[in-house]
Amino acid sequence: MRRVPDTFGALDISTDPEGVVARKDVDAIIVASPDATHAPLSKACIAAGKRVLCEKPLSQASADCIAVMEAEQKAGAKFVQLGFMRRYDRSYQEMKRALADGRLGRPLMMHNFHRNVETPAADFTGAMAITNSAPHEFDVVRYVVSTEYASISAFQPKRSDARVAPVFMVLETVDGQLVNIEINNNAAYGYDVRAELIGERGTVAMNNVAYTRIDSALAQSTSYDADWRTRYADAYRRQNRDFLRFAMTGEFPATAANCWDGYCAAVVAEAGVKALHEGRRVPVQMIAKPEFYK
Ligand code: ISE
Repeated sequence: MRRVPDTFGALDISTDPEGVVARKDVDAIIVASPDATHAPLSKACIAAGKRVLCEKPLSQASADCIAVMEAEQKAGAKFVQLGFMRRYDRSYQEMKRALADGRLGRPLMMHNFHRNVETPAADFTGAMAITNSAPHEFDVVRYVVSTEYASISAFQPKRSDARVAPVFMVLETVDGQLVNIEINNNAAYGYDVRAELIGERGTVAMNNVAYTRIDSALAQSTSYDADWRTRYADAYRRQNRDFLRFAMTGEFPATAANCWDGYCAAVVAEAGVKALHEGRRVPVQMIAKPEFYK
């Protein structure tokens, strides 16, 4: 248990998260624990009046997200910044800019591939691909395109082994656009995230991020990251800088996701799991956006 604090020079360690939140010498909190603990720990931070950067998802249950939103509204200020770090990735920011400057015309579709080398646990399921991996796309697409979802369908091909097969989703937006998302948690070859936004007059696609290329033996190659930590290292840094500013000033960062965004991702994920299990297109039904988050 001492290995991590000793390696990174932590001042103290504890197995009591609520106790840490309550400490007088703790000003701000980063929650990076398992998914099911995110909502209760965020609520503990709000109750203690401390700003928190909470890893995605806020919760896998939209009802829990509503409870966190209610706590925040009662406290009268935003306390929770949600760790949808892809909003801070340059590729998505450039896509958003290309759309905003009018070059692409009206957005029609967005294609997304999200591939991991392998699942973290052998019992990872298709539903978990939707509730744990896909929320990144659910959030970043609505951030780039500035829209909400109307419905979702989800499909899985058959694999030849017992590993979880890719999940392929098709979403319709309330503005009549189509979004497809492939989540492949066992892609084997590398961590690979791609996206292309199709407008009426042009498209913008993400390049593979690689700083070098090897030319050798009659072939050219670039490498993939092993996982998201290196691929999104810069995005995490930008997000964390924004969080420090938020913790010091109380001013919520313009780029960051808040509890409402966490709620939206959870509602889509719930509908996505239903769509996968029931083999049908499921409507995405959200509560009205509270004034507080407008
Ligand atoms: C993980 O929790 C993440 O957030 C990663 O960004 C994602 O690629 C992975 O699939 C998730 O399990």
